[in-house]
Amino acid sequence: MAPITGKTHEVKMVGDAKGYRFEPANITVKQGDGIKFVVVSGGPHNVAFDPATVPSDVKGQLDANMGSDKMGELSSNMKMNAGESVTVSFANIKAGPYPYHCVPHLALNMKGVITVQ
Ligand SMILES: [Cu+2]
Repeated sequence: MAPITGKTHEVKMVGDAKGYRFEPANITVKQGDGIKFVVVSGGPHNVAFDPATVPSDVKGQLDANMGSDKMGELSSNMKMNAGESVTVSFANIKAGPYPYHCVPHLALNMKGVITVQ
């Protein structure tokens, strides 16, 4: 895992009467930054990247940067309770768009795009 060397951004994971979503869903970070995804409501949520959309030369590093708290490649464990979180480092991740989603709520359109600059 390449540790976060820059800023840690926060993205909320929300499920309520308005639907299931990441807030903000689309976010731009710098290489070396991190994102802390925090459960607000409506869990379980998780953070997952589709291996088919991640460049092959990024996959290993991004998977490592999600730490060991995972249920599969590029897919974090489920987080149920408010305040629980998943942190992903974008150190050593090349610039580009990285679409991501919540596995339990993908069909409900809980997804977004992280752009690494
Ligand atoms: Cu979710």
